[in-house]
Formats: sequence, C-alpha cells, structure tokens
Amino acid sequence: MKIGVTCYPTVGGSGILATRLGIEFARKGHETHFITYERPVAIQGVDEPNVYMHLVSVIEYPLFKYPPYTIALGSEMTRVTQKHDLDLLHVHYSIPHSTAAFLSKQQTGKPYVVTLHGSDVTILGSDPSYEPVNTFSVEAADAVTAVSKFMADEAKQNLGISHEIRVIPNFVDTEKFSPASCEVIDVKKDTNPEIVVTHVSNFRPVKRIQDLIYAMCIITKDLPNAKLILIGDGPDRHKVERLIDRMDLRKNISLTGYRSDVPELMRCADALVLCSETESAPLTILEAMSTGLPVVATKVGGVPEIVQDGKNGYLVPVKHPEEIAARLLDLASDRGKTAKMSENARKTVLEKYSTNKVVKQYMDVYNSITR
Ligand code: GMT
Repeated sequence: MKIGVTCYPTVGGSGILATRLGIEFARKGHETHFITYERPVAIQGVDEPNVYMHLVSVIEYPLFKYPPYTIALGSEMTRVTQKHDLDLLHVHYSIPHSTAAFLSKQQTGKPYVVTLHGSDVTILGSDPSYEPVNTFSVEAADAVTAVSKFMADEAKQNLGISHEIRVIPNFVDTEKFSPASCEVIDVKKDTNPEIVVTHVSNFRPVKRIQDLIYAMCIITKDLPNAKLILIGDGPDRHKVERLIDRMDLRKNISLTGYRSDVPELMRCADALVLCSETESAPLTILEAMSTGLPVVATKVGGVPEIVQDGKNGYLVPVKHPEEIAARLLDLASDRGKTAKMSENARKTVLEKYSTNKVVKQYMDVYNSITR
C-alpha cells in the first residue's frame, strides 16, 4: 500500500505521532510519502527505506497578506497522489489538512483519513473562523479517528460531527523507552536526592509548569535535596526560570532544553509530572510509563483513559500544586507502593500502547477504506 501523510512537521505531538506511524508503516514494506512544509523533526538526520518527502512550496505575492497554504498543500497532495499512485491520504490534525485532502480527493478520487489530535477540536475547531469548512471536511472523510475517547466525544459535542469516529490511542516505542538504571553522569553525581522528578514538554502556557515549580517549593521543605529535571523548551521558559529564581530553587531544578536522550534521562527519574490544563493523549505520559515511571498528572481530557489513580500513577485536579506535592511526597515515602506503581505503569503500556498493537489498528482503518 502507498500512503500520503500530512502533519505539522516541527511542533507538537501530533507531528511526532504522524511521523512515527508513517515510518512504522514503511518498515512493514509499504510506502510512506510525507507531504509537509518542512522535513518532520522526528525524521531529521535519519534515512528510512520506503519513506519519501515532498515539501509544499507556498508562493509569496504582494497581494497576499496570508499566502493560501491550504491550496498549496492540496495541490501537492494531488500531484503526489497521481504521480506515485497513492492509495490514500492520512492527515493528522484536521485544520487545515482535512480541507486540503478533501479538495485533492475531488481531483484524484482517492480516500482520506483524518486523525483528530487536540486543539483542532477543543479550541480552534469550533471557532467561527474555521468551523463550517473544517467540520465539513472532517465529515466528508472516508475515515475519522481520534487519539482518545475524550477527543471523539468532544468532536461530536463541540463540532457536531456525526461521522463514526474510531478511537486509536497514541503509541510508544517500548524498547527505546524501557526501564534500566540511570547512566547520565550529571544526574548520577547529584547530591543524593530523596526523589527525582521529571517533566517533558514544549513549555506552552497550557502545560502550567508554574504549578510544578510551586509543588517543588512545597516538597523541598521536607525533602531538601529533591530534584526536578525540566526537559524541553518553549514560550514559557523565561517565566519558569524567573519563578525558579524567585523561589530560590536553582539547586533543585535544572532545565535541560531539548534533548535527544530523553529515554536515558527518564531512567534517572522516580516520577514524571504533567500538570496541563487540557490534554487529549499526551505522548510524554506514555513514554514515562513505558520507562516504568509512575506519573502524577492532572485529571483532564484523555489523561484518565491512561492513568488509573493509585494504580499506575496519580490523578490530581488542575491548578492545585499542593495536590501534586502531596502525591510526590507519597511516592518518596512509600517506596514499596512506588515500585508496584512503576510495574503497573510499564504493564499498562505493554498491554495497550505498544507500537505494534496500535499500528495494526491504523492498518485496519486503511484496509477498510481501500478495499
Ligand atoms: O492540540 C494541540 O494544541 C497540539 C497537539 C500537538 O500537535 O501536539 O497536541 C495534541 O495532540 C498530541 C498528539 O496526539 C497529544 O499528545 C496532546 O495531548 C494534544 N494536546 C492537547 O490536547 C492540548
């Protein structure tokens, strides 16, 4: 089979998921053609067999305040579909990709799959600037999938989608993210921390990293050497750094920036915290759980579909740093329970979120619309 994949190549989990899925598909002997405005970050520096890249070019013109990207993308979709005889297009994040795929289908007759990931449904999808055309383009798809039940329900309620939506969860490479001992020198040589906590994100306001800093401020009263490793970067970084200084937590909190050794860093932690105000199916939670880390996460969106409170992690209310702190203190004090949670976290991922199990579900969708 030959598929065209479109996603946001440089920002966000939807692009990472789309890229990993396209690569897995190609590894199974199929052909994947990425149709994007840049080479996806998740495949930079890697040459994969059966994977092809087609970059969308957008012509600037003095009349254009907003160059028409949707037309440029749809045109590239049509060209690639016809030239390489693609069987289908799979677009991740509906705005504006589903509209470009719809337009392309009018010319090629080839089906398209839309995967709903997050703010394309919860925030932007219902905005009048996009709503009628985006909803129409999703409804007109040959198959629609969502990364969590929460996302599927939101699409029905928020966008009024009546199309059947198949829930296919996000997945993680369980070999790459596997439990092992900590080998990162600068974490190992640390001052015997009572607990090492980590957080990985793009530092957007929605992640509410400040709540985690407040939680660290609380726990360091009992655990003076507790450590937090913040991995990633983004718009809130300076705000976060200023807060760390103000709370005098420099010795407890390190910011690593973007790192290519996230699995190794996770192995040096005892828990991961994600305190976002909304999430549909966070990859970082799956990666941490796969590494055997109990997760402390806010009870929002699709998170409770993954984290079972008290079993493989803890759920806390959003905007309540004291609750995050209480759960971290529990994890630090009851090592027996923490070890059990760690085991359950890994087991959850192996049962439901491994690459093979999830890729097969997408294959079923592709087969059902190309037969
Ligand atoms: O929706 C967004 O704001 C961005 C989007 C992305 O591209 O990362 O995030 C969503 O999709 C991810 C991949 O499925 C999920 O891991 C994130 O939970 C989800 N983010 C939100 O719903 C805020």
